[in-house]
Amino acid sequence: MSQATLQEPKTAQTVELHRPAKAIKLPEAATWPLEDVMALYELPFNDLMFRAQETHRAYWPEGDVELATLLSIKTGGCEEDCGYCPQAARYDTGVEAKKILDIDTVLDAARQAKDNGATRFCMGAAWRSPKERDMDKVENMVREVKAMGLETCATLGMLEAEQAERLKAAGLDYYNHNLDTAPEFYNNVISTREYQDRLDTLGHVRNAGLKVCCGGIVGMGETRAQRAGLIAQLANLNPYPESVPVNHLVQVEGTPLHGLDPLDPLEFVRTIAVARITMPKARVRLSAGRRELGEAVQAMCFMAGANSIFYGDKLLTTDNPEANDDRALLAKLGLKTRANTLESVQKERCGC
Ligand code: SAM
Ligand code: DTB
Ligand code: SF4
Repeated sequence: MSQATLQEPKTAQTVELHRPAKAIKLPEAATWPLEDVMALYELPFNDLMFRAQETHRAYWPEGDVELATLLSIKTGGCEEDCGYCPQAARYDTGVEAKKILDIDTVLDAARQAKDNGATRFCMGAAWRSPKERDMDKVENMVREVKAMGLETCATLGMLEAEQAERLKAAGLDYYNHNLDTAPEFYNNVISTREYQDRLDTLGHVRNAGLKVCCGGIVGMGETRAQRAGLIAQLANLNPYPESVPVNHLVQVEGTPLHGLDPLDPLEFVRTIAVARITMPKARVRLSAGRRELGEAVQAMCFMAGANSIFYGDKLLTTDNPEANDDRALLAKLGLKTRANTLESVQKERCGC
């Protein structure tokens, strides 16, 4: 299908914008047929980038990048079988199972993240779902991190409705739970929980009044149509997620997905662009795999509409670009951060 034959998403409405200075049609709560998402992927690269830039500038006129820092509050020993994951107990990846961190360790890490300029702090646990004995501890962490003036996010596995409500009451802003891939590819990657389980958790998160952080992984051997299938699933959630992490598979030795042919980096950039166009108001986060992508591909991802990164030397168990290198890259590209946090960190450190 060519660009000209793309259907307008349903319930489109006209909104006045500052930039560009003319009224253009913007979708509100749009629905995206799979073939339209696929048609975006199939556009000539420059046309896709142009459309993504148009959308990005219209919805994010400030063009700032959000810095979110991750901390693994409970590492390894997970009972699930996610084929990409170094923390699954059944794969021999060298990741040791540890106990949940104590509150002081978490608060030290949060303070350091804030001092480094992060605005969001995300706590991740290698659980299928949190047990009752964990909930009090996590609620306490959320309460204290929130009190530091950081936005809070947690990713703890599947949640019951009541657990989502408790996290909301403790001050949680976002819950991260990924669909990971298209429904038709899902069983190639995970067998210990169903796609519907993930959708159910997302429903509980939404109903509790939490903001949804939901994305997936590309480069797991899926086809382009399956990448489009993931984006269509995300974009058709009603409402679509406020935050969309797009992970590039980090191939970890010992996991079933280690040794796959790597994805063409331009296909990753396309995925960012399609996410931007179909979910214009979302923060699209360049997530795992940035080290492997390198600076030039990341720069293209920012052009395609990525406006958030995981910031800090570690993701959960694998390496992320060093914070110094990220600051240098953002400066080189002339990219501002949300609330200019890096600029004030820089000033404080040099005393100017
Ligand atoms: N255990 C919880 C769960 O699975 O919902 C939370 C943590 S889990 C590590 C969060 C997400 O990290 C996964 O859903 C997946 O999208 C991403 N992830 C894990 N390992 C990855 C890898 N090797 N490469 C890219 N993304 C990965
Ligand atoms: C997400 O989508 N990516 C992050 C976060 N949400 C929790 C996790 C990436 C993990 C990469 C592998 C690791 O470091 O263990
Ligand atoms: Fe466990 Fe989450 Fe890793 Fe799956 S992705 S094995 S649930 S830690």
